[in-house]
Amino acid sequence: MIDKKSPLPMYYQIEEDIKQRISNNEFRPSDMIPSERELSESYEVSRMTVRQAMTNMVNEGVLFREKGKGTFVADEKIEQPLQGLTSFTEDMKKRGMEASSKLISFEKVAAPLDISRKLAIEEEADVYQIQRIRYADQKPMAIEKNFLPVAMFPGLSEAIVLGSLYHYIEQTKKQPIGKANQMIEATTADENQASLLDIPTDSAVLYIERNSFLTDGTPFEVVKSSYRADRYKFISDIYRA
Ligand code: 16G
Repeated sequence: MIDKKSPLPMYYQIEEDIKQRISNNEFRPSDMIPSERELSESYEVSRMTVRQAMTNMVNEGVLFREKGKGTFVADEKIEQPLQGLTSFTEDMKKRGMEASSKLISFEKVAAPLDISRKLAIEEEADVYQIQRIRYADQKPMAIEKNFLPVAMFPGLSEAIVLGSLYHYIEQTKKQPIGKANQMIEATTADENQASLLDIPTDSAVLYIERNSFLTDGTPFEVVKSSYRADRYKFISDIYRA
C-alpha cells in the first residue's frame, strides 16, 4: 500500500490511505483507529512516520486523541456556506441536526465604544450582552456573544434567546433582516473558551465577528463568536469576474 519509491512522503501516503478508509466507512466517526505500533507493522514503516501522519490528521481535525485511550475518527466537519445570511437554528435544521443553546449570561450593559459605533447608537446606550453556547445534536459548536440595542428590542428575554433570536426578530417583531458584514479570523481557545467548547486549551478556533442590518439599513446586532475549527469549515462558490 505504501510505495517507498514514490516521491510522495510516506506519512502523506498513510494519511491518504486512512482518509480513504474513513470515506469507505471502514473507520467511522468515534471509532478508535489501530495503535501506532499496529499501523507501523501493517504499513511496514517506522513509528515516527506513523506518528507524523497521525499528528497531521489530528491537526486537520480528521482524528482526535484522548489521553490514555487512543486516537479516534472525528465527526465530519460541518460545511458552512459563506454566502447567505442564516441563523444557527436554521443552519442546523437544514442539516437535520437539532440546535440548542445554553445561556451563559444575559445582561443589560452600557455599550462599549466599538459596539455603539457598529450599532449606530449613542455611546454607553443600553445594550443586551448575551452569551450563548450553541449546540448541534447536543455537541458544543460555538460560543456566541451578541450585542443588541435595548431600545430596539425592549421585550427580549432569556427564554427568547434560548430559542432562535432571528425567528423572534423576524416573526414576532416583524423586522426583516437584510444583510451583514462578517469577518473570520484564526485564533486559539483560551482556558475558559476551551472548557465551554469541550476542547483542549489552545485548540484552533475560528473567530467570527458579524454586524447585521435590517432591510431598512438599521444595524441591529454585533456578534462575536468562536467556532470550533475541528467541527467547521467555510465554503463558497467563487466566480471569475
Ligand atoms: C448565527 C449568526 C449570529 C446570529 C445567530 C442567530 C454568526 C457567525 N452567526 O449564529 O450572528 O445571531 O445565528 O441564531 O455570528 P438563532 O436565530 O438561532 O438565535
